[in-house]
Amino acid sequence: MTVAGAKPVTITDVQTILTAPEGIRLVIVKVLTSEPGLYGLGCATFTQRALAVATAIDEYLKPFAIGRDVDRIEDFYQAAYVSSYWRSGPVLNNALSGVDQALWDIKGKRANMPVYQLLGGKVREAAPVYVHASGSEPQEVEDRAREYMEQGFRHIRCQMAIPGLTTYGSRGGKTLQALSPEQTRTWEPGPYMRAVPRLFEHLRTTLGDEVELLHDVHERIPPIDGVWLAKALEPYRLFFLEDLFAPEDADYFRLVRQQTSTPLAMGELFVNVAEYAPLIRERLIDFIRVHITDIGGFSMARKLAAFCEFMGVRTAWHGPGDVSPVGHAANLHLDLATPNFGIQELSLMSDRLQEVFPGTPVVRDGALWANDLPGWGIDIDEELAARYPFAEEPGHGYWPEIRRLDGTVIRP
Ligand code: GCO
Ligand code: MG
Repeated sequence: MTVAGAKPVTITDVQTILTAPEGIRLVIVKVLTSEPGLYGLGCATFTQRALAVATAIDEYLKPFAIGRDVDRIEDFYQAAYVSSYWRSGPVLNNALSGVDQALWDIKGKRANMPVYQLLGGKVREAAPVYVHASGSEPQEVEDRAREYMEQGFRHIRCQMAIPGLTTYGSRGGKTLQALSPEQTRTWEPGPYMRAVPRLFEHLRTTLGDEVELLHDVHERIPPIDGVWLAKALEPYRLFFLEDLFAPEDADYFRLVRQQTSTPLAMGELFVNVAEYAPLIRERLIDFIRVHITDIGGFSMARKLAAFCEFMGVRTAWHGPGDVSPVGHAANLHLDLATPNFGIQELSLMSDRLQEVFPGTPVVRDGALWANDLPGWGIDIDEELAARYPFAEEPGHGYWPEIRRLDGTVIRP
């Protein structure tokens, strides 16, 4: 049923654009419409399985989308979500996110407004971000943090390499590559757990009380050690401690919550509402950190933000290098309109990335600023994007295998 006389604008094509300007595989979706020149962009980046997402879009979602009314974003989301019967999961959610975000971009362009306006308008001028400082010893992390502070950043995630071990998020370790037995990386929780409280003692003493410090455990330690670590870090008043437990061990949040007031951030690996809703409802975490494309896109994320508002949980959308600039723009539009915004993670975007994606949000005074263009305010130079194809390598960018010294595989 359509309103008499109103001919809907429909989806005429869904294109998948694969590009890796910084060597990180990004997946962008472009939705074309029956209105000449009107299109939208969405992020569908699941870098470790980018080609699977592209297939899900090209073979399944595109035929499902063509001919549909671009204005009915929620209806599209609901219908597409159940169109596979078995649903959720990072591949299907990313595919869905690509089209969902592109439809929000189109909606903004049709309304001639930035997307944050469609959400009720700005509640802040810009979104404060946190950046990543790392090093192989406390002094080096401090130096790096100071450089960021001089540039105006007030929130800094600090990670430190552990000698001889491959530690998440630290410089000095080996870089991510395709797998081979010789490249297998080793890691032990003990040395890491002894080092992290020392690192933060050093940083708090030398950097003072004003700067906000963050840390990502990246689910690498046994849960009870996570409980210990959260307590050990309490004196250093972290802004948040991230991914203390793997999603599979989320019940431990009930335990740790009773024992420490260290603020807890969780969620980049979540894909299904049944995983994150209980943690929020029971006020077991302080920051929700989902990767917006991995939960199905912007339509889901804005509902999640509203749910969190009622429960006193703040947002901290996942924003590493494997979120495309289009995805960063979507994060930002939600940040600007969300009262319970906490912080935005930002992997600083290079000049090259900004050339491929004109309109990329800019960083100023430790915050990310949106432009006032309609939609996300961002575009893609497809010719330039094509100059940075995905690397042809076995595994197409698997997450590397990390093992204990005895050979046991551990979580990322
Ligand atoms: C973060 C994350 C990332 C992930 C990466 C996986 O908090 O920024 O943990 O660095 O490891 O996105 O592809
Ligand atoms: Mg993380």
